[in-house]
Amino acid sequence: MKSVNVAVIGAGVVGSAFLQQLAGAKSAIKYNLIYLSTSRKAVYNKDYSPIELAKWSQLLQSTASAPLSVEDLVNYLRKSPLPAILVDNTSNETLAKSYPLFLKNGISVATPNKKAFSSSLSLWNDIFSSENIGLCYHEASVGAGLPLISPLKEMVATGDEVEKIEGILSGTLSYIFNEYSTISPNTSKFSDIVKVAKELGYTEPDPRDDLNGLDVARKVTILARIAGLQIESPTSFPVQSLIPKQLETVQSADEYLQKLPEFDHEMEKLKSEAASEGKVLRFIGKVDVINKKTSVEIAKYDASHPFASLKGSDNVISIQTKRYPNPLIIQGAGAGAEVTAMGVLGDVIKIAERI
Ligand code: NHO
Repeated sequence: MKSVNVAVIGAGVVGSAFLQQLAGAKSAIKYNLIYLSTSRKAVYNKDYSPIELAKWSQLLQSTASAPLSVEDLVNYLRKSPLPAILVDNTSNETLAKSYPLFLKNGISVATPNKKAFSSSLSLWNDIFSSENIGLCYHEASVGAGLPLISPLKEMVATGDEVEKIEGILSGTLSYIFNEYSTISPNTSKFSDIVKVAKELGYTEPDPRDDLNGLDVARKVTILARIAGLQIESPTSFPVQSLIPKQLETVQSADEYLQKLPEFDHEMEKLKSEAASEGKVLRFIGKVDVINKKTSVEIAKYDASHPFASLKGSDNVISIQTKRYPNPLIIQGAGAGAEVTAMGVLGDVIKIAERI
């Protein structure tokens, strides 16, 4: 039976779900967990003998070992007797910047961490350099486990031409706008919905980290680069922030939430304008490949448009290409630990089959 060695960094929301799914993976390949770390601790054996997957949590709790530095981890994995896959389940930027080092040394990478793919264009080029020996897959960096990156890459690789990508790419902002701007008019206030979203755990601890549009801008950067645009960074194109200027600098999330109702009229104006045209508001990312333009903004959609009838925190992405003049629509849960971990494990299985 073919076996591979897997090193996992990060055992938080996504990392724990990933480890649970890895333990039950239905694959013809055997996955040996040989390294597991959080930001403070690590479990591994110098002789590469596997860590018992069922006990990962206890082992992590009882270990006294600190995580290896990036250089030491590269050295450890480079000498692995079996092909090695690094799974980065953190949102750490320094680690993301070191992917080229892993890949050059024949270590493959699977990750939901958006940072590596949405930072500088030079990092993107280094990660996907033809000189790298390892493979790098990142399905869960956009739309969680939705099949999106892989089909998009396949379209491009087989000669299709992407013309336009448009999508609701944030689970949090999907929920907020689906509740706020509905096909049948409602009287709900933007600030109330943001508060409920926070209470339900849909937002970052400070909701401004969702509402500033940067998370969507990172996802747009990734999709645009796959579609062939040379996007310098997620701040190199127009991104509409949903945070009122006056509240950008208030200290705490609590103060922001407390003052947000004072600005409800701004969003209310947009909502009633849209309603008078029979439309709803949605917060979208857009990649116009033909005109080489990308943006993140509030847009209006007819009640009959697939984006208007979205439910809960679902994501939806519409991809228009030469072969798909009627856009291909991919829709479903775009956030959450289970579906995100599924995307990561799917990548690990594909890599293991190919290395
Ligand atoms: P956590 O729960 O904070 O866990 C991070 C883990 O990494 C911890 O164990 C921490 O100790 C470890 N860590 C951090 N820095 C480290 C370092 N330097 N060395 C070693 N260990 C380190 O984070 P999550 O939530 O598990 O997220 C992990 C990654 O998955 C992030 O890159 C995140 O962006 C990505 N991700 C998460 C989610 C999610 O649902 N939690 C989603 C997608 C990607 O589908 C999700 C989504 O998009 C939600 C989004 N807010 C939306 O659309 O609205």
